Amino acid sequence: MDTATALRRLDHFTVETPSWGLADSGTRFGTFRQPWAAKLIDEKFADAGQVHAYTGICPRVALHIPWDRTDDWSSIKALANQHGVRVGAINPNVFQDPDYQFGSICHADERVRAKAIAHHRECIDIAVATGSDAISLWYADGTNYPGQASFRERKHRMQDSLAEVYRALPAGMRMLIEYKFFEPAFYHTDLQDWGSALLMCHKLGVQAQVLVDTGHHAQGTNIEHIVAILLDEGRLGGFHFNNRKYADDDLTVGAINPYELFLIFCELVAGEEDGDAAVRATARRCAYMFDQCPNHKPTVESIIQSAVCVQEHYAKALLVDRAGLEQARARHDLVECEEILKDAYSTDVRPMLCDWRRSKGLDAHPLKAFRASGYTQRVMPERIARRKAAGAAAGSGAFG
Ligand code: AFD
Ligand code: MN
Ligand code: MN
Repeated sequence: MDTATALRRLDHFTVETPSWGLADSGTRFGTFRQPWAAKLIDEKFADAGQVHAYTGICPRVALHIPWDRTDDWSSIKALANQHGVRVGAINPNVFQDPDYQFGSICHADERVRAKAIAHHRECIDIAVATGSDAISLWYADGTNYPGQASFRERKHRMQDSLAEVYRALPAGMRMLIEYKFFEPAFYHTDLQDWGSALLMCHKLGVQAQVLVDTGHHAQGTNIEHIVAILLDEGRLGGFHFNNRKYADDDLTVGAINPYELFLIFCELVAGEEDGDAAVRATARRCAYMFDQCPNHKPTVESIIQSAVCVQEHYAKALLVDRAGLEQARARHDLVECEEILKDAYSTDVRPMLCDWRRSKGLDAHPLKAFRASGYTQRVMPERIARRKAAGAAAGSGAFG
C-alpha cells in the first residue's frame, strides 16, 4: 500500500482506553498506590481525555461496573463528552462479589446465576443510557481441584445463562465474549480458549462475537492464526491489547513481543483488503481496546505510549507488499514471503505518523508533548487532597 493510502486508512484506526487502566493497579502481593492515579470517574474521563487529545486515536473509554457505577448515567455521557471522549464497552464484574466464589453464570445455585444475569442486564441498560454498543464479558468461572464440579453441567449452565443475557441485548448491541485459559481458577476455567468462546457465539447468535485478549494464551500460542480463523468466521469482535513476559496483562502492549502485534495486524489488514464482504465488515468493526495494568508506569503516559505503539504496528501492517506476498506464496518462496513481511515491519513509520498527526492539528510527538504539558504534576495535589478528604474512600481501583 502506498503512503498516501495508508495515511487515509489511519483515519479509521482507534483504540479504546480502559477506565481501570488509569487507576492504581497491583498484584496479589500488593498495590503501590500512585498520587497521579485516577479513582473517580471524572478523573478517569479527564485522563482519558488527555490520551485522546494528544494521540487523536482514543475517543472511547471502557467502563467497569461496579467500579465506575454512578446513579446518573445521562450525566456520565455528558461528562465524557466534556473531556472529548465517549463511553465505550461496558464490562460487568461477576468475579469479586463473595457470592461468586464458586462461579457466576456457571454457579450450581440458580440464585447466584440469577444475580449474575441481573448484573448483565444492568450493564446493558448502562450501555443504552451512555450510548455504548457493546458489553464486554469475561468470567473467572472455573474450579480449583479435580473432581470439584461437573464440566458438562457447568457448560450447560453457562450456555443457558449467556442465552438469557443474549435475549436482553437490544438490536445493534454486541456481546464480546472473552476467553482466558487460566487465573483466578487454578484447575480449569469454563471459558478457557477461543474454541469455547466461538462455540458459545454459535449457540447464541450474530450479536455474539469473540474478544481476543493477547495476554490470555499459553506461551507460544500462535495468536495471529486464531485471529485469522475468527475473522474468517465473522466472529472476531475485538481485542484487549497488552503484553507479558509471563502472564496476562502484566506489561503494556509491545513491551516484549512487538513482532507478534505486527503479525496480528497483518491478519486484520489482510481481512480488510482481500477478505470477502463479511470478512471485511468484521475486520473494520473490530473493537480495538487496551486491557493492561500500568504497574508503576505513570498511567496516562502508559496509555499514550501504548496508543502510539499499536498505531505504529497497524501502519507497518498496511505497508506489506500484498501482491508480492501472493506471488512469493504461489512459488513457495518462503524466504521472500518472510522478507516481504520483515521489510514492512522494519519500515520506520514514525515520520509518516508525525505527518498524520500534524495533518490533524496534533503535536507530532504525543508522549513528549504530554510529558512537557505538566498535566500529571497539576492533577496530583488535587487528587491527593481528595483522597485525604475522602479518607481513602473506596472509589474505584483495579484489582489491588
Ligand atoms: C482481567 C481479566 C480479563 C478482563 C479484565 C477486565 O483477565 O482480561 O478483561 O480483567 O475485567 O485482566
Ligand atoms: Mn481482558
Ligand atoms: Mn486479562
